[in-house]
Amino acid sequence: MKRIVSIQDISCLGRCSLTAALPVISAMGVECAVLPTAVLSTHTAFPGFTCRDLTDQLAPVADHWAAQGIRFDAIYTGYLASAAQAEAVCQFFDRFKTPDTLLFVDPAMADNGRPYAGFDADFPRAMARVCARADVIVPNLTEACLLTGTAYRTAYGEDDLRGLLQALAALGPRYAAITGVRLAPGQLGVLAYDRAEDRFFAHAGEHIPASFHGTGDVFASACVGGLMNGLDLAAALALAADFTVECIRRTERTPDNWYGVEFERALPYLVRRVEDLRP
Ligand code: PXL
Repeated sequence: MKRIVSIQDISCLGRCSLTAALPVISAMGVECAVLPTAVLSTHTAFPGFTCRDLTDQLAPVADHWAAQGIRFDAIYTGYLASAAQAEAVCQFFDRFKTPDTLLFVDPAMADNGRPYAGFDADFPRAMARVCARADVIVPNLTEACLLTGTAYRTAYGEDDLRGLLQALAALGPRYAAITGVRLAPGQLGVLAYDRAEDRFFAHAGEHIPASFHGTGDVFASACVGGLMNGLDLAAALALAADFTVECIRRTERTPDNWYGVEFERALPYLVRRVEDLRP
């Protein structure tokens, strides 16, 4: 069985980061080890959340794993709480990346034109250094702008998006994908770029006009799971986008939209799709 390690916070309640990554990746038949970088009472959109930073635990955990000869088929990072933590994660890459290890980075730090609570203006530079090491990065439009020093606008044409993707790939990763982009009227999807082959590819789905926390985490987790099931990146991105739409569709509309999507209802769909697609 493939084994990955997911390095991001655990928000104890609110369906994001590790509480989304673990069930989604496990459902896809992939072992998901975790390296929690911080413990929060909830994600940072809830007022009054608590946070205990665990940066000082990353090296001791890595020491123990290295002593046990543990190997990972992929390292998947998400939300990181500080620039120092981003640096510690790069040191983890140095120790565990082999030529066969996929480095998948979701630079979760912002949405809708604004950084998440607690990040200063310098943080995107630290996240860009993590992205520089990656094979695949999957920012949303806000994160893509922050990583490349581009002014954020909601209405980007496809040519602008292609330029942004090339700027992202110039940071270092072979593949960059921007999630949640408007590709046609009534459609939302993902546009991606393969630097090695200088090739773009896209997948569009229905645009459901609703916004939830944690959709980026559900998307990234399903994409890593797809790659670990042998799908190529275009197929994994398409599967992840379809799963995310399915999660949103199945989420009951409640007034407290701080909460994440009810992805639990869509897991059987994900399992069926990945079994059909697996080469
Ligand atoms: O869903 C991304 C995410 C992850 N972790 C924490 C967050 C968020 C988004 O707000 O606050 C702690």
